[in-house]
Amino acid sequence: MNYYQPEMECASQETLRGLQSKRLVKTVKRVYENVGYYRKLMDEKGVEPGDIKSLDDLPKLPFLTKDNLKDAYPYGLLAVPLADTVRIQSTSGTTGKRVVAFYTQDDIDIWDECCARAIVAAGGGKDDVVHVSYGYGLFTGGPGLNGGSHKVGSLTLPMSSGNTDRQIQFMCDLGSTILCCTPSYAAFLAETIIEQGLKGKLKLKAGIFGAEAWSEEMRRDIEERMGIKAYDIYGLTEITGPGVSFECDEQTGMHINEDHFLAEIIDPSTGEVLPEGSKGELVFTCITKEAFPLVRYRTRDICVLSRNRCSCGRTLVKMSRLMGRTDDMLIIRGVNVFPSQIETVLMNCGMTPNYQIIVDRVHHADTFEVRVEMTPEMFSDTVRDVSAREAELVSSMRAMLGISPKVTLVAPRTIARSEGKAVRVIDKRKI
Ligand code: DLL
Repeated sequence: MNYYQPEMECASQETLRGLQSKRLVKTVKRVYENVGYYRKLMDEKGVEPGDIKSLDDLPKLPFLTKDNLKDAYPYGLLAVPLADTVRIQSTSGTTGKRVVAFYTQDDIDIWDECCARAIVAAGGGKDDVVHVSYGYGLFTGGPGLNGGSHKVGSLTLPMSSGNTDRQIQFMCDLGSTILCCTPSYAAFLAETIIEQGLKGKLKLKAGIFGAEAWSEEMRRDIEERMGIKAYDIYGLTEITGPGVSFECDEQTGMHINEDHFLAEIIDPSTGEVLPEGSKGELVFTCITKEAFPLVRYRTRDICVLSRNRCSCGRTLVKMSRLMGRTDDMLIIRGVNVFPSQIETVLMNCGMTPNYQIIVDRVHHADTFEVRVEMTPEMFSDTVRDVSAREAELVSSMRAMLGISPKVTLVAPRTIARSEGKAVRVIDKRKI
């Protein structure tokens, strides 16, 4: 078994908890002293640094939300002098103020190490050619995996996103062995590679895919079509970027780098901390970051944490695949619907991962349509076959969701492909 930092990745619970407590106490003291915004939040909650003596005191601290980040934009949460910072990254959000996160050089080194752990867990080493097709720039995907690959000592291809033909040419010519991109872009690359008859020319063995929700079924589909093992990777700009957690060979969830980021699961409506194994909103506290150490940040991501023994030997807590976001849950005709449930049905029914969910409100009633591309083979089916397939999908979705969408099968290649995060939902009701 390969690890990048075995002393941390496989540390005993006792060692880890001791280190976490020490780092938490130090962080809380530092933010209270250096960041007026935190001091105010903590004063309002009646808690002071002296109250935080160990990990057990974490729930005493106030939460931080995206609204706080907007409120404190741009410099309000900076915990070091500007002179000590060397980089910003920013979210891919399209509306309102973006979130801007700051890094010192040490912050970047730690971030790179977290991504290096992910690359090594996916089988990467010095002999690998790591093909990074996440976007570079303000988005954290490209810079994060790029830095991780450097730390591992792999040959790094800083491809960024887009220009699919060039991506595939480099993959073939340079013998890329590990592909890093969003799962939806991986699916598009797989489709194009197969169309061009180039699968046999690839040396790819693994993929590190994240930044958006994807189902287990989509993982198997990409693995089969590309002939690789696909690993999930999770992270968010506010906390550092990719590498907050990463998957190992067991492929049953992502190990959180909890020597740097403490994880809690809370009930999103009450804020109550839930016991291990409960489904709820993930909350992170950074305990080693210098420039932008968020404390009890509510991610809006929904998952389950588990400390079950992992066959890979890592002791770091595992988070499940994301089950949705508190803010991407659609409420259609009063029923809670997560896009990931729709993807699971589509993939189980042998459909392509190219789909879009369109919700609207007509005469005060919600309309709910799922458009999904046919495979090229289905395209030559008769009209009757297509209608029968649509009816089958409607009934499988009713069984999964409790409500029936209108399902429309559309011609291959008619739903726009994404090079970064795919746009799965068009909710016209908000407009
Ligand atoms: O997406 C960081 C990243 C880059 C992660 C590359 C993995 C790989 P943001 O743009 O700030 O950062 O978006 C963060 O994306 O709160 C989740 O809702 C979602 N997300 C990230 N990774 C996953 C994943 C990057 N593996 C938001 N599965 C997070 C599902 C994910 N959703």
